[in-house]
Amino acid sequence: MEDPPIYKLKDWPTTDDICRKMPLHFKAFKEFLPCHEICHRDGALNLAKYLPKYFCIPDLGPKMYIAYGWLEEFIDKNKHEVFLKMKQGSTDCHIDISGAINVMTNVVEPVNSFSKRQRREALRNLLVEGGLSDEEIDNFIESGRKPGALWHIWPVRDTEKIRKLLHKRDEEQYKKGSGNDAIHDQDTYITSEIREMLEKHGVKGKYILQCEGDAVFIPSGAIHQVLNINSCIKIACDFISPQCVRRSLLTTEELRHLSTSHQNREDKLQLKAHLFHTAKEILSSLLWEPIFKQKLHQKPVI
Ligand SMILES: O=C(O)CCC(=O)C(=O)O
Repeated sequence: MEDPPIYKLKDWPTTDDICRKMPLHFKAFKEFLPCHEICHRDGALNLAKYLPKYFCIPDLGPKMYIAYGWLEEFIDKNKHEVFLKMKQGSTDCHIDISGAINVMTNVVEPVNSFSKRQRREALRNLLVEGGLSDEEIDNFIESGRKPGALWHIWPVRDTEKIRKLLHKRDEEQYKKGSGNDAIHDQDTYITSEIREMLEKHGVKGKYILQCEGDAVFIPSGAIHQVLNINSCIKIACDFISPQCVRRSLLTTEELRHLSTSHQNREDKLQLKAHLFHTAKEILSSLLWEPIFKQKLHQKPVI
């Protein structure tokens, strides 16, 4: 059966800086943002701060994801079918070259003719498929929170293993002959069936049920995917924290080996330039600080 289309606005505004386009929203987001030192473009632990302005500055956001949820489709088809197998998420599995924080700012439950009980059942089916236990689902439903999106995320140390397993599975299913990359192609949603296969190989991820007001941190290089449950708005911001650097360098290298026509091949982040200028900044403050201090303690010559 064909999956329904997922309507979404991704990485918006695509080319503009939200700071200029929506200054009040940007200000509000900045005030809300946790771990300012790492996440914000001016944060002292964000290497992006140190790239001189004469560079072509990479666009690290904030960017918005505005999308319809799955629940409505799920109920609609469910009227005729007991269970709809999910093959597609709002954002299929991939890794990002930098770290990111993603804040759920709005969740809207669709207005339709379905009863509360039908909606609850559909939500339960969706969460079971997402890997939650009955107890976890009961606790969540009892909390009365509105679910925005279901995330799955795997440890960075398993990225290579997952890539190989997905590639093998693609080959077995004759999905791809091109030899492209099972992660960077971003065309696979890791369903419960694939999760089971991964678990048999010792790879276990985590789920995150993101509700209104929740922020999700995504480490650089960690495979993740998102399924919007209800219609929602998320705002995401990329950053280059010192902890990200080692893995980000590896991803930069991986991207270079994609085919020349691959949409993700370009080194948009320019990580090596960030590293160079951050090192320059650190060294100059280390060299100059003692000289300044010495000068401060010198008696003025009259
Ligand atoms: O919210 C989404 O649909 C995608 C978010 C995401 O995967 C990311 O920011 O890397």
